[in-house]
Amino acid sequence: MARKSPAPTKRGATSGPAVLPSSGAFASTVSGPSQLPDVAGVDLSVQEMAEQRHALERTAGAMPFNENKAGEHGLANGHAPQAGAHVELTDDTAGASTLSETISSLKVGESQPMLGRNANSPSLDAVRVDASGQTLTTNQGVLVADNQNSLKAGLRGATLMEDFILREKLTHFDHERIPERVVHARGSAAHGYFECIESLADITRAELFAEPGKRTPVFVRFSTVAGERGSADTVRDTRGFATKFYTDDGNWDLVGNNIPVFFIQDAMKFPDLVHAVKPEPHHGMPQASSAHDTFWDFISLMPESIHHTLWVMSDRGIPRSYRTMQGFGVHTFRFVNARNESVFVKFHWLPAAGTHSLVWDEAAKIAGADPDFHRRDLWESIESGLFPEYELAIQVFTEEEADQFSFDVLDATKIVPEELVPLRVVGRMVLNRNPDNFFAETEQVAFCTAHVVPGIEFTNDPLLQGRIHSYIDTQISRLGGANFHEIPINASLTEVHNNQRDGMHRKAIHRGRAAYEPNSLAGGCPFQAGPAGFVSFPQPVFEDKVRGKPEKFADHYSQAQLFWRSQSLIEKNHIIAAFRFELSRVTVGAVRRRMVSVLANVDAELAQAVATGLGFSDMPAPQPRALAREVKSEVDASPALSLFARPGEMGAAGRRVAVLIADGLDLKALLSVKQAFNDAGIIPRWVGARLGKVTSTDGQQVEVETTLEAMPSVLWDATVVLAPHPQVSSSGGMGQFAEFLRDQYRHCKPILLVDWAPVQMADLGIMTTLPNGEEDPGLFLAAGADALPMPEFVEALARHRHFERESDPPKV
Ligand code: HDE
Repeated sequence: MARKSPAPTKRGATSGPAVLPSSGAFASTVSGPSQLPDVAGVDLSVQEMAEQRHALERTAGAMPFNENKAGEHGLANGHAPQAGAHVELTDDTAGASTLSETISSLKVGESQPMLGRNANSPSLDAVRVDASGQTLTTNQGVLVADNQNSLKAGLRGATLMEDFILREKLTHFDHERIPERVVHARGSAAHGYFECIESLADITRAELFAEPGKRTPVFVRFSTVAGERGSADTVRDTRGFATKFYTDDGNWDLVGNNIPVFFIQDAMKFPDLVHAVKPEPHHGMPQASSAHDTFWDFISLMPESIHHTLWVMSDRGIPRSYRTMQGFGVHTFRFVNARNESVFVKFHWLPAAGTHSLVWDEAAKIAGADPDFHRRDLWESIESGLFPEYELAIQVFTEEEADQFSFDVLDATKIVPEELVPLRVVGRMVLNRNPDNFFAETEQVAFCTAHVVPGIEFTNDPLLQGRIHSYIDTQISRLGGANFHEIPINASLTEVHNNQRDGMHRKAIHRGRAAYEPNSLAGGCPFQAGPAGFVSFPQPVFEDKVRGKPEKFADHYSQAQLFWRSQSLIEKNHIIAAFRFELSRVTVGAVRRRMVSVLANVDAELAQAVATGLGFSDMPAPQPRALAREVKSEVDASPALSLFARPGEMGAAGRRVAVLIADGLDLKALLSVKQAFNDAGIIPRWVGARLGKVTSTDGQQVEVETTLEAMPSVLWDATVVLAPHPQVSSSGGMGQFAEFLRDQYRHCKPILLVDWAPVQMADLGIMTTLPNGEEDPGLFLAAGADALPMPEFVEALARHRHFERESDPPKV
């Protein structure tokens, strides 16, 4: 390390005539002479210490008093805080913890202090581990000779207490689990980037929105809410959509959902909501489902939840994939620009693959066939280079405009209809990298709504205000202490410097001895940033301190009605069926009736249909409303609220199609299907009754890739049947084939049968025309390889479902 020689003493204690102290004074950690001698005058052995002491004196002496103190007071500082008092360190020993820091070793490193650096904020490369070609060791790095046998007194003897290798292995294993998230325990995540498309510098100083083309790394975790860590992906539930942006200004976490509104309006009610929806406390059932008494008991007593409940009973509650769901910031947030002007903002993620969902019968069967359905889909999409992509859109409005809305923008049970404030697409996000390690990254990632950056702020939404506390708090028990920000996936890419110290599992090794501010011993560092830092928007607050909510919060129904009115007939039928299913599983009749009395305030037909489905002999009266007067919504209907409003730009790309094959298939047809699917970005797999080979008509062999039992019907978006009918019937596989195709049909998926006659389809129980007698647009019969309707089939696949087939109860 290049040390500067001390400059001639200029001020404070370093001036005055040379007085020789005893050499021990510099080595002592207590006391010292009242006046430092010149370095040249001291024993050679302590000259280095003397240099450091001089440097320290100069640094500390440069701050004779706290020049910021006076400015800390008053409103002016509140609006534009001053930068912290600090001095430039002229000598790099001044801030050292120890003079011995230059002694290097393999462990302590090069020992060149990196002034002003925190080495804890690099890319994940710094902590990535690969054991290729390596020998097994203990956690202490000792080579393990035998990983098969514990240490015993004789071959049959008892295991010896001293077997530290066995004990270390078992002890670590015994502590492998950490508490799962209180909610959103089940989830999956991926890395990617956010790219700004349009500069938002006029409305926010957030640097990630500063210029078009700017890319910011992200880590996104999708989740269900109610289920435990090992629960199924496809349960009916709200989905979490949490994004951590590693911006140049620090981490920003946008912790949203796939539904734009929430059940409740005030953080005070969140534990009640979660206790109601989680498995009932006496018998621990049901897992990952809201279809039970306590949930509906709570919901029916909390009419503000009806808007969200309609969304989750719609097909939004059972998305096809994380790639095909919207995301929402839910709350109203605040943007603040460099001139300290503020607007309100709502965030929307729009999937490039469009919004598509499962149907309930399918979702329930997938939960058994592949509980990891969404996790697998995300993983496989990224591995195959089909990167999930979303646009980020914002709705921007002023506080004055918000005051005129018929609803309160601080109420998280309300949307701002797109027809009232249009969406403005400002960026796109691409998820292009799977994690290396599920636990280290996906499980340990800690999203916190409190993680905001300059330019993005909270509003007074009472739900959001509670979240600001809850997320950091929960990580402390989930991740074992206050230092979870140092876990690599959570560490910001910007440097972290403050005087927080110690705590469980502290990773940073801080140089120097000043862990407080103001200080002069470290030249005042780290010092507050002043205007460059996070300055909260100075929102005036004049009101009484009260527990309460504004009147507009009492309008529980107008937006629930808007949502209902904006649904297509198919969607309405699905919502009715979902309520019927959920409430059928409720055991207490009074709860069922109460819930229907809530629905009666939304729509009489909806309530009647649910009541009929539940076998009511009479209709309960509508519940008294908290707000007696009707609220007129600004828009009569919002087409954007329909799931069908956004089919996406990707057509059928990314859909998974089962191509059923058996002996006697037409190879030419197989190759044509493959080509058409390749061109459209569709993923086909050859599915047979058993693994092995099948032989085509011209004697070629085709390898079966998976089987009807390994990957049953519900796991595919569509089916092409190349297995000849006689072969299917004679092999005795008709039962499995029929079940496979019947589910494809019932779930309204496109089906293409090559060289099958309608009567043979009827053998499987499939209807060849729609229930109304018309032609089924999703059902294709082709005569031979030369007549394959591939463009039409691909188009039918892009439509995703052919709900025209549906009837309640299902005919097939
Ligand atoms: Fe959460 N929520 N939440 N939440 N939330 C958690 O934080 C909480 C709310 C959301 O993938 C927990 O780290 C309170 C709304 C997502 O890791 C916990 C309130 C929205 C995730 C917590 C809410 C969300 C969570 C559990 C009401 C949509 C998963 C573990 C005041 C805008 C993040 C954890 C991930 C997770 C508390 C309401 C979304 C306990 C107190 C509204 C996506 O802190």
